[in-house]
Amino acid sequence: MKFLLSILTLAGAIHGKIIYAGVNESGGEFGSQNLPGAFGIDYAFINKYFDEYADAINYITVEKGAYALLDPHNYMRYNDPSAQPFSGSVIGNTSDPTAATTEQFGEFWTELAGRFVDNPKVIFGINNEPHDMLTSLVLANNQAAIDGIRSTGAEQLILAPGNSWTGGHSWTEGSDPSSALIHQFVDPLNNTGIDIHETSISLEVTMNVLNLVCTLIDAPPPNTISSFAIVGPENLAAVTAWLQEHNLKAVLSEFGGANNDNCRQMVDELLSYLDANDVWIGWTAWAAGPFWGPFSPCCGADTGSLEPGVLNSLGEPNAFETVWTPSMKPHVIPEDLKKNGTSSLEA
Ligand SMILES: *[C@@H]1O[C@H](CO)[C@@H](O)[C@H](O)[C@H]1NC(C)=O
Ligand SMILES: *[C@@H]1O[C@H](CO)[C@@H](O)[C@H](O)[C@H]1NC(C)=O
Ligand SMILES: *[C@@H]1O[C@H](CO)[C@@H](O)[C@H](O)[C@H]1NC(C)=O
Ligand SMILES: *[C@H]1O[C@H](CO)[C@@H](O)[C@H](O)[C@H]1NC(C)=O
Repeated sequence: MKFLLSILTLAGAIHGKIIYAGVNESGGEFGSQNLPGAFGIDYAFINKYFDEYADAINYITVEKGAYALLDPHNYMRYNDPSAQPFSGSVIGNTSDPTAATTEQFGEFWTELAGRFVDNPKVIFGINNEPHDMLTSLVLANNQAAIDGIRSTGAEQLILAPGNSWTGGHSWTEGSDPSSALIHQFVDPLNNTGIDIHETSISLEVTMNVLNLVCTLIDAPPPNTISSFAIVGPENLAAVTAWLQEHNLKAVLSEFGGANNDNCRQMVDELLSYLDANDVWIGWTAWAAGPFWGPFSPCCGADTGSLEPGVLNSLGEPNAFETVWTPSMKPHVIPEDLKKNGTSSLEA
């Protein structure tokens, strides 16, 4: 299992609003079909520090003073990671002899948290996008992770995912919704928030409707709609109400938009919604990193990635200039951001 990270920018807060804001960086698992692979060839971390994981985290948190959210990007699965997100054994599946157990997942987090116990600017993301499993098992695995992390003495912020790709729009939907169970974790330090992604379009949305919402160019085959389009803040209303009901806070750790005016507007509206609802304490935009090159994490050839100083595949400015600068950066309010102290739900 390799790890990834999001870089979160800095500062100290008055309003209790967005205290973490940044960008998702491609991580150790990114693009890797050749496991365990060689560093710099099959995997890498941030571009600035072309070095291995702890060094990348230290660069972000110590040298730059920012907060870093790290997670195993494993969809709560293990085995056959190169074919994820759809393959691999669900962690804690007791019917599958090749599956890691919930207890082993707790041991994994005990080991990982132990390595960062003295770094107050790390945030622990339990796992990326659990899906197609029982929500009760997501909860059990989350609890094992929390217990493992706290057993080391680590006091930093933990982010717990839900089921169904931890999607915000579907949080309360379906026969086994995240909303029924995911709040039932116990953290003795009360320093666990919810990790939510809003990159999915609900399947009933047709291409035509989608075009009205946020035009997508070159949605990657075989999908006729990209699963990475931005969706409107109305899709977060139910999960926001759920967070309020359970007195929880959340970070929107994956969202994005294409290089067009509809998407720029939708990104702006989404982040304005987070600004206005104080259960939301942070966000990270998807995605940057050294291995994207001119390719686009989501939205087609004319978008590219959020990596600064890289052109898109048409040789034009990438999303760092066309999406981040106009639509995301204005929502980074330096005086609100957390600058110092152990990562937490509070400024
Ligand atoms: C707060 O963090 C900033 C940025 O990392 C650092 O320069 C400063 O020395 C810190 N202040 C305190 C009081 O720790
Ligand atoms: C658990 O493992 C069994 C046996 O391999 C499999 O049939 C089942 O689909 C797995 N459950 C999940 C949620 O993956
Ligand atoms: C955590 O929250 C519970 C319930 O509000 C409270 O009883 C407990 O004292 C809190 N623990 C800490 C360490 O703040
Ligand atoms: C951010 O996205 C990249 C690209 O998919 C991935 O490699 C990385 O694991 C993600 N990081 C986090 C913390 O989710």
